[in-house]
Amino acid sequence: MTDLHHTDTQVIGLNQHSLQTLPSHIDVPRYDRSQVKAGIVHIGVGGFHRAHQAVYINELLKTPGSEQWGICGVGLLEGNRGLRDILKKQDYLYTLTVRHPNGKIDNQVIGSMVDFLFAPEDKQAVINKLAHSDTKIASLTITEGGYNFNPATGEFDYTNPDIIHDINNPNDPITAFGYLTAALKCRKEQGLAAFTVQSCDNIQHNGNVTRKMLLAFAKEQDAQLSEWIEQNVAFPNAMVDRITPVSKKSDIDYVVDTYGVSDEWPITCEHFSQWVIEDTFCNTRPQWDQVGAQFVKDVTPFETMKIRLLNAGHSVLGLLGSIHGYSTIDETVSDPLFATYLRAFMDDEVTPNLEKLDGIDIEVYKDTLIERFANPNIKDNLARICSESSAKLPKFIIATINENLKLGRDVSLATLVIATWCLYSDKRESEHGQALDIQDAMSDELHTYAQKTQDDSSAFLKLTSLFGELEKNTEFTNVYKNIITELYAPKSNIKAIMQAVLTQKSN
Ligand code: CS2
Repeated sequence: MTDLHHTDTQVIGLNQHSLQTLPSHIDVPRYDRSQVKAGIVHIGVGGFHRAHQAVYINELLKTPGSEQWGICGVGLLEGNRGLRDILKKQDYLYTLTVRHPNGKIDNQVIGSMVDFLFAPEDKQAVINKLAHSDTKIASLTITEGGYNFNPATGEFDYTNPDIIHDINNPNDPITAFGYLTAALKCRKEQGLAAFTVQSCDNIQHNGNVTRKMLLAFAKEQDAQLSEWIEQNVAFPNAMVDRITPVSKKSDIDYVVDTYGVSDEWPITCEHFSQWVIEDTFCNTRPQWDQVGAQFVKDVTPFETMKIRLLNAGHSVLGLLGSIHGYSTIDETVSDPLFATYLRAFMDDEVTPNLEKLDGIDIEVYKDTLIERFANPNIKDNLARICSESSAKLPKFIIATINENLKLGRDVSLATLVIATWCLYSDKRESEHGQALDIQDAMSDELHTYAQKTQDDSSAFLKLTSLFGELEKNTEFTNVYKNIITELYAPKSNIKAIMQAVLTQKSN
């Protein structure tokens, strides 16, 4: 994101002082930010956090009496230095550009972040902030990979070198788990109440997963602390949703050109936003339900619906579309064959396994998803969608395949997606020879296994940390191998194969 700088000297730089001079149709924070305290310390200030949780808090801060719920951002990675510099310069303000499908655009300056700590520069400051009595919630968006579990077994991965370092060096953490335990240890020693650890990542049972991983980590470091965490820390599960593409230079230019305001890191997102949370906080919480979030007893059916339809749908379009040579989600879903394929996947292979949800019409939900994907003003790159597929697909798609296989149901539409992932990881280019931008912590391993496909058509499935026992399931491998043969045939064409799978399915 280093190219996100605008050099025009005529424009007003975004900061607390310049807020008053911004055009009146930008919604700016009118609450007194100097009174806002950070009750939430958030680790992982990516675009999603700035388009989601920070926006809910920004709304809440408009209500007098909520000043204790501001956010202190934390960046754990060296790569967050630039973000820290920009946010600091802008008094932690940034512009949120909400782009509706009909072309309407809402612009808002978000003021809920009131501080940002860059951990590599001062680790103790982060631990102290988390351990401070004002901090009631430590929230996380550290991506699927940040939770450090083996995707096939769901167990904590003790082989990660950063984790080994953190277990042995409690005062010199690198990972989120290291920081959380260091701070919780201080709170325990000082007789302070624990904070709630609130995951805002797109992971099923994100609270339960965080709890399991943090306890697995803490147990190795300090068994007594681990027990205290188990008894005192709450980990609410939540479903989070808002499509937030990676910020681009054009997003900066838009804010400058339209408003004469220089914001070096604005965030663009879709109009839709959803947050469904289990109300199990251990140390008070903001009234998020007053600003559009929903508290429920059990978030499971909401998460399953979202992950198996929205996220899986994204991956279906992302992988198939990348091989075809498309570059964004809206471009891909506006191709009728892709839209039909997606809808058939959702209707035939996902919906039959979903629980019915009071107040949600699943058909309307799917229609809305297709509309959201088709939003021509959200240029969501397929490279973002396909990034870290190894952390995503086991939950998004492989879980659906396993359930269908158990029930004796057809899995051909999802199988083409897995086979296409193999081709994508092997060739690393579209069928027209355009290089693909693959970002995946496991990309080398994926490539190594996928490359063996010419000699062994199910070689990719031998990556058992992702596919579990799938390679041993002949119902699955029969379909998979046939599709691989088609995909690897000279001059193969993904659209023809998609059409063939659809036709076969309807017969
Ligand atoms: C996407 C998500 O990358 C992906 O897996 O499906 O980032 C998606 O945009 C968000 O979950 C929407 O809430």
